[in-house]
Amino acid sequence: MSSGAVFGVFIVIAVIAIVVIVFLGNYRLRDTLPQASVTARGYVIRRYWLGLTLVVAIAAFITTLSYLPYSQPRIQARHYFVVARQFSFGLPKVVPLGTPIVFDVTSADVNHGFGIYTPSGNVFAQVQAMPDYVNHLQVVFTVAGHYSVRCLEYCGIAHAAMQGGFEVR
Ligand SMILES: [Cu+2]
Repeated sequence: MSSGAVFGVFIVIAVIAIVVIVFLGNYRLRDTLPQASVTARGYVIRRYWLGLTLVVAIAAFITTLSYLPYSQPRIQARHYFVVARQFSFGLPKVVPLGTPIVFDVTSADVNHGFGIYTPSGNVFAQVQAMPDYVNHLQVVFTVAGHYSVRCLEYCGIAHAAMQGGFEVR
């Protein structure tokens, strides 16, 4: 959706909201009700409202309980260890297509970026490569080809030349 279309939708919704608010602000009952009858009606609605929300909440809780992720088995993923250092990456040569993969990424010296680029040159995924720490980047490749890896964190004089790559097939 273009920004002009979004603005148009916003204007339409805003005008409708203003009309509704002005109408409600000027709305009057023909005959004024005594306060006691308004209070009595409000309490009746409140009692049913509490029961209704309890039923809905308990039903939603019971029907969605089995979808909680805690008891489900963890995804079986292939792990690949990646070490970044000034000014290269230690990478696998080939990575499988259509398989859950976890890159376990660390650095041997300073902070680096581990940026994976698709064969067409777009950023696919990225994570920090940090010394004394391992970051886990989970991906699934759906397109085969040569993926390049570039450092996305200025790490020294040859940062711009810090590149690598691997094949996905
Ligand atoms: Cu760098």
